[in-house]
Amino acid sequence: MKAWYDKIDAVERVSDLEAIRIAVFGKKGVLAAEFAKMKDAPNEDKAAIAKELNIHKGRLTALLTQKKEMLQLHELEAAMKAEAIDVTLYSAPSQSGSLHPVMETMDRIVEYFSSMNFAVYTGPMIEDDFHNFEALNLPKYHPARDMQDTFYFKDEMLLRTHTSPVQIRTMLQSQPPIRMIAPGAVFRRDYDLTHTPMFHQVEGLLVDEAGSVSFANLKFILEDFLHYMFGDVAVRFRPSFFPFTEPSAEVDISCIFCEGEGCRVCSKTGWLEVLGCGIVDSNVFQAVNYNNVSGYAFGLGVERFAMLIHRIGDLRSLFEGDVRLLEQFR
Ligand code: 2U9
Repeated sequence: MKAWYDKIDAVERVSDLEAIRIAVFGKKGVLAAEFAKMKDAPNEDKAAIAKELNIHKGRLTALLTQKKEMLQLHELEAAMKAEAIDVTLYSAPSQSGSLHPVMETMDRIVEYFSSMNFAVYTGPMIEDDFHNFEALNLPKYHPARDMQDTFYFKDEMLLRTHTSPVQIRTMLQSQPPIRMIAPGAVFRRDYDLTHTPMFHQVEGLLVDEAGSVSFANLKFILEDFLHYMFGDVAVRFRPSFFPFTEPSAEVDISCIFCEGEGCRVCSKTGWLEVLGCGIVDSNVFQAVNYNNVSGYAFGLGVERFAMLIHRIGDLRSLFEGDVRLLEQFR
Protein backbone atom coordinates (compact mmCIF):
# COMPACT_ATOMS: atom_id res chain seq x y z
CA MET A 1 0.00 0.00 0.00
CA LYS A 2 2.87 2.32 0.85
CA ALA A 3 3.74 2.91 -2.82
CA TRP A 4 0.33 4.50 -3.50
CA TYR A 5 0.99 7.28 -0.98
CA ASP A 6 4.15 8.17 -2.92
CA LYS A 7 2.31 7.98 -6.26
CA ILE A 8 -0.37 10.36 -5.05
CA ASP A 9 2.34 12.66 -3.71
CA ALA A 10 4.11 12.72 -7.07
CA VAL A 11 1.02 13.52 -9.24
CA GLU A 12 1.14 16.92 -10.95
CA ARG A 13 -2.20 17.04 -12.82
CA VAL A 14 -5.82 16.66 -11.63
CA SER A 15 -6.49 14.37 -14.61
CA ASP A 16 -3.71 11.91 -13.51
CA LEU A 17 -5.19 11.79 -10.01
CA GLU A 18 -8.40 10.25 -11.35
CA ALA A 19 -6.46 7.26 -12.77
CA ILE A 20 -4.95 6.64 -9.33
CA ARG A 21 -8.33 6.91 -7.62
CA ILE A 22 -9.70 4.18 -9.89
CA ALA A 23 -6.59 2.03 -9.41
CA VAL A 24 -6.97 2.23 -5.61
CA PHE A 25 -10.72 2.44 -4.96
CA GLY A 26 -12.20 0.92 -8.17
CA LYS A 27 -14.02 -2.46 -8.21
CA LYS A 28 -10.84 -4.06 -9.52
CA GLY A 29 -8.59 -1.74 -7.49
CA VAL A 30 -5.88 -2.62 -4.97
CA LEU A 31 -8.06 -2.08 -1.90
CA ALA A 32 -10.73 -4.41 -3.24
CA ALA A 33 -8.00 -6.97 -3.95
CA GLU A 34 -6.51 -6.65 -0.43
CA PHE A 35 -9.94 -7.04 1.17
CA ALA A 36 -10.54 -10.10 -1.06
CA LYS A 37 -7.31 -11.72 0.19
CA MET A 38 -8.74 -11.65 3.74
CA LYS A 39 -10.78 -14.78 3.10
CA ASP A 40 -7.52 -16.80 2.88
CA ALA A 41 -6.04 -15.28 6.06
CA PRO A 42 -6.21 -17.04 9.42
CA ASN A 43 -9.37 -16.12 11.30
CA GLU A 44 -7.52 -14.62 14.27
CA ASP A 45 -5.69 -12.14 11.92
CA LYS A 46 -8.76 -10.99 9.98
CA ALA A 47 -9.80 -8.23 12.41
CA ALA A 48 -6.29 -6.74 12.45
CA ILE A 49 -5.99 -6.88 8.62
CA ALA A 50 -9.44 -5.28 8.17
CA LYS A 51 -8.54 -2.56 10.67
CA GLU A 52 -5.26 -1.79 8.89
CA LEU A 53 -6.94 -1.77 5.45
CA ASN A 54 -9.67 0.57 6.71
CA ILE A 55 -7.02 2.93 8.11
CA HIS A 56 -5.32 2.94 4.65
CA LYS A 57 -8.68 3.50 2.99
CA GLY A 58 -9.40 6.54 5.19
CA ARG A 59 -5.91 8.03 4.81
CA LEU A 60 -5.81 7.52 1.04
CA THR A 61 -9.27 9.11 0.65
CA ALA A 62 -8.17 12.13 2.68
CA LEU A 63 -4.88 12.35 0.78
CA LEU A 64 -6.65 12.17 -2.62
CA THR A 65 -9.13 14.89 -1.65
CA GLN A 66 -6.40 17.12 -0.27
CA LYS A 67 -4.17 16.60 -3.31
CA LYS A 68 -7.07 17.26 -5.70
CA GLU A 69 -7.93 20.55 -4.01
CA MET A 70 -4.30 21.63 -4.06
CA LEU A 71 -3.81 20.77 -7.75
CA GLN A 72 -7.07 22.53 -8.70
CA LEU A 73 -5.89 25.64 -6.90
CA HIS A 74 -2.50 25.52 -8.67
CA GLU A 75 -4.15 25.01 -12.05
CA LEU A 76 -6.47 27.98 -11.42
CA GLU A 77 -3.57 30.17 -10.39
CA ALA A 78 -1.59 29.16 -13.49
CA ALA A 79 -4.57 29.93 -15.76
CA MET A 80 -5.10 33.34 -14.12
CA LYS A 81 -1.42 34.15 -14.50
CA ALA A 82 -1.47 33.17 -18.17
CA GLU A 83 -4.57 35.27 -18.90
CA ALA A 84 -3.54 38.26 -16.78
CA ILE A 85 -3.64 41.72 -18.37
CA ASP A 86 -0.82 44.09 -17.59
CA VAL A 87 -2.67 47.32 -16.87
CA THR A 88 0.59 49.23 -16.68
CA LEU A 89 1.34 48.63 -20.39
CA TYR A 90 1.08 51.65 -22.73
CA SER A 91 -2.18 51.64 -24.74
CA ALA A 92 -2.65 52.62 -28.37
CA PRO A 93 -3.07 56.42 -28.56
CA SER A 94 -6.77 57.28 -28.13
CA GLN A 95 -8.55 59.44 -30.70
CA SER A 96 -10.35 62.15 -28.76
CA GLY A 97 -12.59 64.50 -30.70
CA SER A 98 -12.72 68.28 -30.57
CA LEU A 99 -15.16 71.03 -31.45
CA HIS A 100 -14.89 72.37 -34.99
CA PRO A 101 -13.47 75.92 -34.86
CA VAL A 102 -16.67 77.29 -36.42
CA MET A 103 -18.83 75.69 -33.69
CA GLU A 104 -16.41 76.80 -30.97
CA THR A 105 -16.63 80.38 -32.28
CA MET A 106 -20.42 80.17 -32.53
CA ASP A 107 -20.57 78.93 -28.90
CA ARG A 108 -18.49 81.93 -27.79
CA ILE A 109 -20.77 84.36 -29.66
CA VAL A 110 -23.89 82.74 -28.19
CA GLU A 111 -22.25 82.82 -24.75
CA TYR A 112 -21.78 86.60 -24.97
CA PHE A 113 -25.35 87.40 -26.02
CA SER A 114 -26.81 84.90 -23.54
CA SER A 115 -24.94 86.72 -20.79
CA MET A 116 -26.64 89.91 -22.04
CA ASN A 117 -30.08 88.26 -21.67
CA PHE A 118 -30.69 87.55 -25.36
CA ALA A 119 -32.78 84.39 -25.81
CA VAL A 120 -31.53 81.82 -28.36
CA TYR A 121 -34.00 80.75 -31.08
CA THR A 122 -33.62 78.37 -34.02
CA GLY A 123 -35.88 77.60 -36.98
CA PRO A 124 -36.18 75.53 -40.17
CA MET A 125 -33.45 75.60 -42.82
CA ILE A 126 -36.02 74.95 -45.56
CA GLU A 127 -38.10 78.10 -45.65
CA ASP A 128 -40.81 79.74 -47.72
CA ASP A 129 -40.67 82.95 -49.70
CA PHE A 130 -42.64 84.95 -47.12
CA HIS A 131 -40.41 84.28 -44.09
CA ASN A 132 -37.10 84.47 -45.98
CA PHE A 133 -37.83 87.44 -48.28
CA GLU A 134 -41.26 89.11 -48.34
CA ALA A 135 -41.50 89.89 -44.60
CA LEU A 136 -37.95 91.26 -44.62
CA ASN A 137 -38.75 94.04 -47.09
CA LEU A 138 -37.34 92.02 -49.98
CA PRO A 139 -40.35 92.15 -52.32
CA LYS A 140 -40.80 90.16 -55.56
CA TYR A 141 -38.20 91.07 -58.22
CA HIS A 142 -35.72 92.23 -55.57
CA PRO A 143 -32.23 91.33 -56.89
CA ALA A 144 -31.39 89.31 -53.72
CA ARG A 145 -34.05 86.77 -54.76
CA ASP A 146 -32.22 85.99 -57.98
CA MET A 147 -32.01 82.32 -59.00
CA GLN A 148 -28.26 82.94 -59.15
CA ASP A 149 -28.09 83.56 -55.40
CA THR A 150 -30.70 81.26 -53.84
CA PHE A 151 -31.23 77.48 -53.78
CA TYR A 152 -34.89 76.99 -54.73
CA PHE A 153 -37.12 73.94 -54.38
CA LYS A 154 -40.47 73.73 -56.13
CA ASP A 155 -43.57 75.51 -54.71
CA GLU A 156 -41.64 78.65 -53.68
CA MET A 157 -39.71 76.74 -51.02
CA LEU A 158 -36.00 77.47 -50.63
CA LEU A 159 -32.91 77.01 -48.45
CA ARG A 160 -32.83 80.04 -46.14
CA THR A 161 -30.28 82.62 -47.29
CA HIS A 162 -29.96 84.13 -43.79
CA THR A 163 -31.28 83.30 -40.29
CA SER A 164 -33.65 86.33 -40.40
CA PRO A 165 -36.75 84.12 -40.98
CA VAL A 166 -36.23 82.86 -37.40
CA GLN A 167 -36.76 86.44 -36.15
CA ILE A 168 -39.88 86.76 -38.33
CA ARG A 169 -41.28 83.49 -36.91
CA THR A 170 -40.46 84.60 -33.35
CA MET A 171 -42.22 87.96 -33.82
CA LEU A 172 -45.27 86.24 -35.32
CA GLN A 173 -45.47 83.88 -32.33
CA SER A 174 -44.88 86.36 -29.51
CA GLN A 175 -45.28 89.98 -28.53
CA PRO A 176 -42.66 92.64 -27.74
CA PRO A 177 -40.39 93.16 -25.92
CA ILE A 178 -38.10 90.75 -27.83
CA ARG A 179 -34.41 90.28 -27.19
CA MET A 180 -33.11 87.34 -29.23
CA ILE A 181 -30.33 85.85 -31.31
CA ALA A 182 -30.68 83.28 -34.12
CA PRO A 183 -27.57 81.14 -34.73
CA GLY A 184 -27.50 78.63 -37.58
CA ALA A 185 -26.52 77.45 -41.05
CA VAL A 186 -27.55 79.42 -44.13
CA PHE A 187 -27.20 78.72 -47.87
CA ARG A 188 -26.26 80.81 -50.90
CA ARG A 189 -25.25 79.87 -54.44
CA ASP A 190 -21.73 81.13 -54.07
CA TYR A 191 -18.34 79.39 -54.15
CA ASP A 192 -14.95 81.07 -54.26
CA LEU A 193 -12.02 81.96 -51.97
CA THR A 194 -14.23 83.81 -49.49
CA HIS A 195 -17.67 82.18 -50.05
CA THR A 196 -19.04 78.65 -49.49
CA PRO A 197 -22.58 77.51 -50.40
CA MET A 198 -23.25 76.80 -46.71
CA PHE A 199 -22.05 78.98 -43.88
CA HIS A 200 -23.18 80.03 -40.41
CA GLN A 201 -24.67 83.25 -39.14
CA VAL A 202 -25.62 84.69 -35.82
CA GLU A 203 -28.25 87.41 -36.13
CA GLY A 204 -29.67 89.49 -33.31
CA LEU A 205 -32.92 91.37 -32.83
CA LEU A 206 -34.17 93.64 -30.07
CA VAL A 207 -37.71 95.11 -30.16
CA ASP A 208 -39.36 97.31 -27.56
CA GLU A 209 -41.79 100.25 -27.24
CA ALA A 210 -41.46 102.93 -29.92
CA GLY A 211 -38.77 105.46 -29.00
CA SER A 212 -37.08 103.21 -26.44
CA VAL A 213 -34.46 101.68 -28.76
CA SER A 214 -31.68 103.81 -30.20
CA PHE A 215 -28.70 103.46 -32.51
CA ALA A 216 -26.59 104.34 -29.43
CA ASN A 217 -27.92 101.18 -27.69
CA LEU A 218 -26.91 99.14 -30.75
CA LYS A 219 -23.45 100.75 -30.88
CA PHE A 220 -22.84 100.02 -27.21
CA ILE A 221 -23.66 96.33 -27.33
CA LEU A 222 -21.77 95.66 -30.58
CA GLU A 223 -18.66 97.49 -29.37
CA ASP A 224 -18.76 95.55 -26.11
CA PHE A 225 -19.30 92.28 -28.02
CA LEU A 226 -16.37 92.95 -30.39
CA HIS A 227 -14.06 93.69 -27.46
CA TYR A 228 -15.18 90.39 -25.90
CA MET A 229 -14.34 88.52 -29.12
CA PHE A 230 -11.19 90.33 -30.30
CA GLY A 231 -9.82 92.08 -27.21
CA ASP A 232 -8.48 95.62 -27.40
CA VAL A 233 -9.44 96.67 -30.96
CA ALA A 234 -10.76 99.94 -32.39
CA VAL A 235 -14.36 99.73 -33.69
CA ARG A 236 -15.92 101.94 -36.37
CA PHE A 237 -19.39 102.17 -37.89
CA ARG A 238 -19.75 102.99 -41.62
CA PRO A 239 -23.10 103.95 -43.20
CA SER A 240 -24.44 101.13 -45.40
CA PHE A 241 -27.67 99.75 -46.80
CA PHE A 242 -29.76 96.64 -46.06
CA PRO A 243 -33.40 96.17 -47.16
CA PHE A 244 -34.47 95.22 -43.58
CA THR A 245 -32.78 98.03 -41.64
CA GLU A 246 -32.84 101.85 -41.96
CA PRO A 247 -30.51 103.46 -41.14
CA SER A 248 -27.91 100.71 -41.61
CA ALA A 249 -24.22 100.37 -40.90
CA GLU A 250 -21.33 98.05 -41.46
CA VAL A 251 -18.96 97.60 -38.55
CA ASP A 252 -15.17 97.33 -38.83
CA ILE A 253 -12.49 96.50 -36.28
CA SER A 254 -8.89 97.70 -36.54
CA CYS A 255 -6.89 95.00 -38.34
CA ILE A 256 -5.77 92.38 -35.80
CA PHE A 257 -2.86 91.32 -38.04
CA CYS A 258 -1.16 94.71 -38.55
CA GLU A 259 -2.90 96.65 -35.75
CA GLY A 260 -4.16 99.22 -38.26
CA GLU A 261 -0.86 99.71 -40.09
CA GLY A 262 -2.19 98.27 -43.35
CA CYS A 263 -1.39 94.74 -44.62
CA ARG A 264 -2.45 92.08 -47.15
CA VAL A 265 -5.37 90.81 -45.02
CA CYS A 266 -6.97 94.27 -44.58
CA SER A 267 -6.08 95.32 -48.15
CA LYS A 268 -3.89 98.07 -46.75
CA THR A 269 -6.91 99.82 -45.17
CA GLY A 270 -6.07 98.97 -41.53
CA TRP A 271 -9.70 97.82 -41.02
CA LEU A 272 -11.58 94.48 -41.16
CA GLU A 273 -15.34 94.37 -41.79
CA VAL A 274 -17.01 92.01 -39.29
CA LEU A 275 -20.70 92.95 -38.82
CA GLY A 276 -23.79 94.50 -40.40
CA CYS A 277 -26.48 96.22 -38.36
CA GLY A 278 -29.18 98.84 -38.26
CA ILE A 279 -32.51 100.07 -36.96
CA VAL A 280 -35.25 97.66 -38.07
CA ASP A 281 -37.14 99.00 -41.13
CA SER A 282 -40.79 99.89 -40.41
CA ASN A 283 -41.88 97.68 -43.35
CA VAL A 284 -40.58 94.63 -41.42
CA PHE A 285 -42.72 95.47 -38.37
CA GLN A 286 -45.70 96.04 -40.66
CA ALA A 287 -45.27 92.52 -42.14
CA VAL A 288 -45.60 90.93 -38.66
CA ASN A 289 -48.32 93.31 -37.45
CA TYR A 290 -46.23 95.06 -34.82
CA ASN A 291 -47.35 98.63 -34.07
CA ASN A 292 -45.70 101.38 -32.03
CA VAL A 293 -42.41 99.55 -31.60
CA SER A 294 -38.82 100.21 -32.49
CA GLY A 295 -35.88 97.85 -32.68
CA TYR A 296 -32.34 97.18 -33.75
CA ALA A 297 -30.87 94.18 -35.59
CA PHE A 298 -27.45 92.89 -36.52
CA GLY A 299 -25.91 90.00 -38.40
CA LEU A 300 -22.51 88.33 -38.71
CA GLY A 301 -20.84 85.44 -40.50
CA VAL A 302 -19.38 82.92 -38.00
CA GLU A 303 -16.76 81.52 -40.44
CA ARG A 304 -15.28 84.99 -40.87
CA PHE A 305 -14.98 85.39 -37.08
CA ALA A 306 -13.40 81.91 -36.74
CA MET A 307 -10.89 82.67 -39.51
CA LEU A 308 -9.85 85.98 -37.96
CA ILE A 309 -9.60 84.58 -34.42
CA HIS A 310 -7.61 81.50 -35.48
CA ARG A 311 -5.76 83.18 -38.38
CA ILE A 312 -7.01 80.65 -40.93
CA GLY A 313 -6.16 81.82 -44.45
CA ASP A 314 -8.50 79.85 -46.69
CA LEU A 315 -12.24 79.59 -45.91
CA ARG A 316 -12.50 76.27 -47.75
CA SER A 317 -10.11 74.53 -45.32
CA LEU A 318 -12.89 74.80 -42.71
CA PHE A 319 -15.09 72.46 -44.75
CA GLU A 320 -12.65 69.82 -46.01
CA GLY A 321 -13.02 67.59 -42.93
CA ASP A 322 -9.24 67.18 -42.72
CA VAL A 323 -8.38 65.98 -39.20
CA ARG A 324 -5.01 67.75 -39.44
CA LEU A 325 -6.90 71.05 -39.23
CA LEU A 326 -9.11 69.87 -36.36
CA GLU A 327 -6.14 68.46 -34.42
CA GLN A 328 -4.85 72.00 -34.04
CA PHE A 329 -7.98 72.99 -32.09
CA ARG A 330 -7.91 70.37 -29.29
C1 2U9 B 1 -35.17 91.12 -38.92
C2 2U9 B 1 -34.83 92.45 -39.07
C3 2U9 B 1 -33.53 92.78 -39.36
C4 2U9 B 1 -30.23 91.35 -39.70
C5 2U9 B 1 -29.04 92.02 -40.25
C6 2U9 B 1 -27.10 92.32 -41.30
C7 2U9 B 1 -27.44 93.62 -41.04
C8 2U9 B 1 -25.89 91.90 -42.01
C9 2U9 B 1 -24.59 90.10 -42.91
C10 2U9 B 1 -23.37 89.89 -42.07
C11 2U9 B 1 -22.43 89.04 -42.83
C12 2U9 B 1 -24.92 88.78 -43.50
O1 2U9 B 1 -23.43 86.73 -43.00
S1 2U9 B 1 -23.41 87.94 -43.68
O2 2U9 B 1 -23.09 87.93 -45.05
N1 2U9 B 1 -25.72 90.60 -42.17
O3 2U9 B 1 -25.11 92.71 -42.44
N2 2U9 B 1 -28.02 91.42 -40.86
S2 2U9 B 1 -28.88 93.67 -40.23
O4 2U9 B 1 -31.31 92.21 -39.81
C13 2U9 B 1 -32.58 91.83 -39.52
C14 2U9 B 1 -32.90 90.51 -39.38
C15 2U9 B 1 -34.21 90.16 -39.07
C16 2U9 B 1 -36.55 90.72 -38.59
